Amino acid sequence: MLLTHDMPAARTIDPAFRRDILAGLARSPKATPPIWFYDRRGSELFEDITDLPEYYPTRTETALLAGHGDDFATAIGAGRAVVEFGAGSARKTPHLLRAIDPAAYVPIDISGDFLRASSAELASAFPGLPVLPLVGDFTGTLALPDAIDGLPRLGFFPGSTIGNSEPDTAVDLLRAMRRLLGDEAMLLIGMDRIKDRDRLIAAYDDEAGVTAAFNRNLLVRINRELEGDLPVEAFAHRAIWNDEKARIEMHLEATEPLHFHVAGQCFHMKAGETIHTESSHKYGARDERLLLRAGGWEPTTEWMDPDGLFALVLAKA
Ligand code: AVJ
Repeated sequence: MLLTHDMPAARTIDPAFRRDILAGLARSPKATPPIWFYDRRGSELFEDITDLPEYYPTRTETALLAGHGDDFATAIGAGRAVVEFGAGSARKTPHLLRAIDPAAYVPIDISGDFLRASSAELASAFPGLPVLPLVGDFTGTLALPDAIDGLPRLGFFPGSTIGNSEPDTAVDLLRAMRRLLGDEAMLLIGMDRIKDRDRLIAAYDDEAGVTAAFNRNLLVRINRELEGDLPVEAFAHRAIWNDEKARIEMHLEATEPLHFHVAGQCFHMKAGETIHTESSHKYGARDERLLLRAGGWEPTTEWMDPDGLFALVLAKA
């Protein structure tokens, strides 16, 4: 059962997009928030990334979800409202829903088109489960649907999306989830582990160039939605491992001196200068637990693949 009353229609121009991009390009070094990757095309490209041989997180996490259903049933139990943060195509979710038999499912995503399509699919796969999609930025303030009032909640935050946030912001986000989900809540969160540097870089700089297209699509979106004239082909995709901060950084590097316009404003870049478009933080075992505790969650169980690539952590409020 798919209930879509409060969903706003898809918009082409987002004032927050304009504000974030203009501020990010004016900054030195230039840096833009990764949420703006996910227009319709960006969401599709991200789906393609998840199928790449080099991109281990999705298939590793999906195998964990598919393989530990009995554990989830015991540790989480039935009758919760599952609130998924950044649901996207929600391809991992059926494994979890089948295991725990929840009372409702609330997928939240910034990409409305995408969310509508995946919610409809999920609702038909789980007849009788109320599916209540919410379009919005879960890093901002959100209100959960009244329909789940009184139900204990399970936050589901897969994909190591938490890794997009700097540690201070990640803590704020976990605390906001704790507040949103309430005292009885649990959180099932995916966290990507620190590993071999070459393996990490390959996952963000694949042979087929899909991640490069995903990164450059931000420029395409800026040109389309903010009257930009960025020369997309003059930007090179870069993925670097920042060991000090234990994170992969994606950048778009100007391959020659550039000047361009966005929303009527003029910008310049030197050859070799970059726009820092994403950070993807990786965690050690203790980092995970420290981060969760700082965010108001007590870790209770962890599941990991035999190679130690990716961890699924269950925590309680
Ligand atoms: C969706 C944020 C988890 O950091 O691995 C994949 C996004 N960027 N390839 C990640 C992403 C480039 C992804 N997250």
